[in-house]
Amino acid sequence: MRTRHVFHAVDSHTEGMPTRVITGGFGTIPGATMAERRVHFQQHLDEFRTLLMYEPRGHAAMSGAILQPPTRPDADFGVLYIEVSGLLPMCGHGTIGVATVLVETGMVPVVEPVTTIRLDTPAGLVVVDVKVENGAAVGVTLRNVPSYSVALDRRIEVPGYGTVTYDLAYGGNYYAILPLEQFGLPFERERKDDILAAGLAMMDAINASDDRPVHPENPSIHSCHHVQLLAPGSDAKHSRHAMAIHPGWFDRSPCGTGTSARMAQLHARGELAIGDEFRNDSFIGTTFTGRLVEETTVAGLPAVVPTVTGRAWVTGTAQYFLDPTDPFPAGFLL
Ligand code: PYC
Repeated sequence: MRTRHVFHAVDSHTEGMPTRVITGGFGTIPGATMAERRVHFQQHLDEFRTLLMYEPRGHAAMSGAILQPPTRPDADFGVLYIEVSGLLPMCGHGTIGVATVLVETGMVPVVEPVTTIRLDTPAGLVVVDVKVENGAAVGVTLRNVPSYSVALDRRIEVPGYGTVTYDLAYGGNYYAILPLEQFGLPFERERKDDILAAGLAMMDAINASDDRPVHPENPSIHSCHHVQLLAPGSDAKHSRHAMAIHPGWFDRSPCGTGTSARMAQLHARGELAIGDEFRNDSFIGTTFTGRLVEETTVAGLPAVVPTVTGRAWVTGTAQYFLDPTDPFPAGFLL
């Protein structure tokens, strides 16, 4: 065996969506904040993201998180969220996976019935309460970064589909939110290729327009790489959706940052009050429960603080190597 790098991982899934938690192998990534470390990683270390996410070690819908020392004194761990699509500022299913791994491997002092972990993410501080029974994480509630509605009833011309009306909201990433039926498509897994094509065309149109979003307090967070296509009958109590994500896959989980954005949108529409419970189901039928816990502001704009609850399961441990003769040192996607 020869290896140029060894990455230690604990693999998990959150309501069907993988989180490969990298517990060792990177050392401390340069940067005074996790947002700076994210940019440093994008500019200098991105081949390790693709090595760990792409084939042959991952697949076209792979997702993970790199643990780091925190950059702020009120946090226990820093986290960088890696995916096939790039580095996310924040990821809800990934946070639930990270918290479950930290508890179930004993990387944090475990307190029953609730272990609280404070995570330093590129989007801000995320506080996680893990419900623990006999050492097992049986439910995770994260208190997300402030989320807000950017626009309601915006119209855009989507090449090949005509004019589409959508809402845009932020929940740690930017989400276009609209009923799938606007594309004339049924909410059926057999039509997933058509649904994905519509979602990708929609995000391309938004990002090419003057309405491409940029976070008012953190310009390194920008663009819309997620389109939340709502199933018929979705409302402010119970939504079902297909989440199309750049460069071409669906979230298997109900999407924690997408659930947060959806609740911010529903609140801006006057349909979801602080304290109301909201159920959000993924394309594969798994569930997160959300709740808005307070109103706040982001750069003077009205915003809300969401919580999202779900569960993750540890699936294995691994050490990933890079042999010096490996013909695919940065992985590949078909
Ligand atoms: O759970 O926030 C989330 C997420 C983002 C992309 C995939 N999952």
